Amino acid sequence: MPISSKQFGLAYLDAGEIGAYLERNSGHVLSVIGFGREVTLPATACAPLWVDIPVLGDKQSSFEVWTSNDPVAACEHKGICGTVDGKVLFASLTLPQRAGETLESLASQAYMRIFEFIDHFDYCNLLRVWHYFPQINDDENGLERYRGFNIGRHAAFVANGRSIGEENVPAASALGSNSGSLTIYFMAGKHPGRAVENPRQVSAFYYPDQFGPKSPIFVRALSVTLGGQDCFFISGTASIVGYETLHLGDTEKQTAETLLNIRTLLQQLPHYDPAQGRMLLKVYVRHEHDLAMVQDKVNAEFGASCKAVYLHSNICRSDLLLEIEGAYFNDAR
Ligand code: 3EB
Repeated sequence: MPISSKQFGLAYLDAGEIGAYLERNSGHVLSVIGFGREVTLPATACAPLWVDIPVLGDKQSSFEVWTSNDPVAACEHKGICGTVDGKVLFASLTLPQRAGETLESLASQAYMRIFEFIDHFDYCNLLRVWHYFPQINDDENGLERYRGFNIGRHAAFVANGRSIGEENVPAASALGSNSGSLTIYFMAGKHPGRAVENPRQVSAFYYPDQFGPKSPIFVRALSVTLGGQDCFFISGTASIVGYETLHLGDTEKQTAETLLNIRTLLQQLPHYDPAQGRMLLKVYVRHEHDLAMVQDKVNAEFGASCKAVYLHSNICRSDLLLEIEGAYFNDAR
């Protein structure tokens, strides 16, 4: 029998690939997140999470699968189900928004529960967080829902005595979904990662209040070594320079600016080697008709060796027409 060596990392798969992949990585799957049309999947330690964001291109569904080099065990605490491998914890939560309840309050509850969960299992360092919720740019009690979300997230950080700065703030993404409620999934580590900010951009936690009463809390990228892999998690990145959106109404220029922001983050990574590592991107496009142009630009920047998934979703500022998140893995020396 060949010894199967499992790798810590991430794969983006389609419906035809995921069954065999889960089987091959049996006992080592940390997390499965599905986008687009739901399909039945084989059982894993934790049930797959579904996010109602359509997949663009020729496939109807796309799966994000995180695996570990080490055996994975399920864990549960106060209704949240997760997985652990000894160095990271993965979990998700979906909170329904009841009548009369604000997204601000929901965001605060969600983060209070996340902090309690990761502290309970002693994986106290949030490394990467994904947030999805519907009507992200719509008004709720006189405030855009994304801005309300930021108030609630901020309140939970303060209530937990968590510092808001480069140490101990995760990389993140926040996008609009078509339905469902507030859905958050996250990876937390036994040890903190190293934040990498973008010198072209003001840190999100220092945005001025013209973008909402409380700033978003995330770092532009986070570098961490896990299971023999140098991992670089790139937050949702958009056409923002300083703190302002550039190229209003021009998706082509926003794409170029976004790719320059990503390049600027990668340039700060000592182990970045496009010929060696593995790059994966999730590209969120607001208008479907921009897909081909965005694909061309992403392919020109990263080449065919990069795995990119294109999703049709709203972005957290109404003037942003696309956002790109990334993950880059390299064998640690
Ligand atoms: C930006 O640069 C774009 O609120 O967690 C990107 C990544 C963005 C994460 C978040 C928001 C978030 O401000 C928006």
